[in-house]
Amino acid sequence: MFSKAAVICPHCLRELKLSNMKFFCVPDEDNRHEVKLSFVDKIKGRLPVCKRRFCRNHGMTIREASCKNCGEPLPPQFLFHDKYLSLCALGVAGAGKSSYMTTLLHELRYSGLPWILQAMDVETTRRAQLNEQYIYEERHCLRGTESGTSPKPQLWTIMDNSVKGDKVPTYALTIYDGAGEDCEHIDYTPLDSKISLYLSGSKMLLIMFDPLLLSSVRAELTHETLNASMATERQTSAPGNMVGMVNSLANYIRRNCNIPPGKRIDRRAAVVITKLDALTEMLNGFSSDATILKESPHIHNRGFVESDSKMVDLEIRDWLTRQGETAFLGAIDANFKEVRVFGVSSFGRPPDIRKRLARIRPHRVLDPLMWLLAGEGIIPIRN
Ligand SMILES: Nc1nc2c(ncn2[C@@H]2O[C@H](COP(=O)(O)OP(=O)(O)OP(=O)(O)O)[C@@H](O)[C@H]2O)c(=O)[nH]1
Ligand SMILES: [Mg+2]
Ligand SMILES: [Zn+2]
Ligand SMILES: [Zn+2]
Repeated sequence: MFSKAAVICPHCLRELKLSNMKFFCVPDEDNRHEVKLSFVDKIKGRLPVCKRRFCRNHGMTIREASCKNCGEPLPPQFLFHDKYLSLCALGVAGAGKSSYMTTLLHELRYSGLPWILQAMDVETTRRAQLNEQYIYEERHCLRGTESGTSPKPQLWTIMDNSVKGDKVPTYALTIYDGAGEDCEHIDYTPLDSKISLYLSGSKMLLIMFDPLLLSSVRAELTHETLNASMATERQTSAPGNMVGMVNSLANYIRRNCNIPPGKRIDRRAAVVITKLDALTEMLNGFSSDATILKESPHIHNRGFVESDSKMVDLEIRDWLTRQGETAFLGAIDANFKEVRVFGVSSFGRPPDIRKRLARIRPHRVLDPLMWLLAGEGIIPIRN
């Protein structure tokens, strides 16, 4: 049976009904033919069956589909999920978005959660393997994500093995990790209209904030840590850009979703401070018994520990206020209805001067995702 949850095409983000899909029977590599839905299929919400005489798939249910709106292929797993989760990572170039996404996926897979993570298409598999190999095997920092190209979302399915019974709940997770350079010009470059679609279509925005752009932080860190922890290509984006980015991002979403100015956007916004490992050098940083420096309790507690997350949110807000960054916090709170601040380190410690990494020990990278999952009722909230 076709998924009852609202299915959204992961490519063009338009709602998908069965009648918006084209189905293909592929009996072998060189042959494919379209299979139309019958009247009964449409009424029953059923996938079509090949009825072509002499086709070797005759009588079989057809799962190869593409979206009629945009023509892109729809992975078969996509049609059967119970919940659709989508994340969109935003932040200036070099903020740490791609490194974060790589370690997030790795942790999702290996942290002991009873979940099975599977890529839905070849492009997602390829990209994840490349990034994973770069960081975990070659132990090297990633190169910047290419800007100005049509962004492809990464398509994943999560199967939730913690639930007993015949039916394994399945979630579709799409991740959009674009180039920071494109985010910085969101409001005034007529870039790919796809970026705007991903923004307005995501359930949760991850607004990645690079603390190493703050002048108060830069004044306290050694040159080695700074150089190793910044993207080499471009590292001059001023923190002021983040306030501008948040405001133009909000305007953009309002326009696309028809939300009047002055009304808060009804969307989860996770503000994620990256590269936390570099801040431990700071005297004016976090106190050594701060919650944020402790290990994340969520996985261990098999749920989202609200009190821990609220404490971390408070500690970072306090820290940002001490750095004089109230404008950024103000911009986020004024634009989004549900905001939570997180702090992560993807690598666990800064790269060396040659951008080589030590053993990867991510810190709190799953926290923002756990917040989203709790909000969707997928994992319980614990106090
Ligand atoms: N110390 C430290 N540095 C990090 C961490 N994550 C990323 N970095 C540094 O930040 C640089 C940029 O990281 P990326 O993940 O490529 O950043 P991005 O946001 O994807 O950048 P664009 O693709 O250009 O938008 C890396 O080369 C590292 O030097 C971290 O957890 N700790
Ligand atoms: Mg990137
Ligand atoms: Zn589509
Ligand atoms: Zn056929």
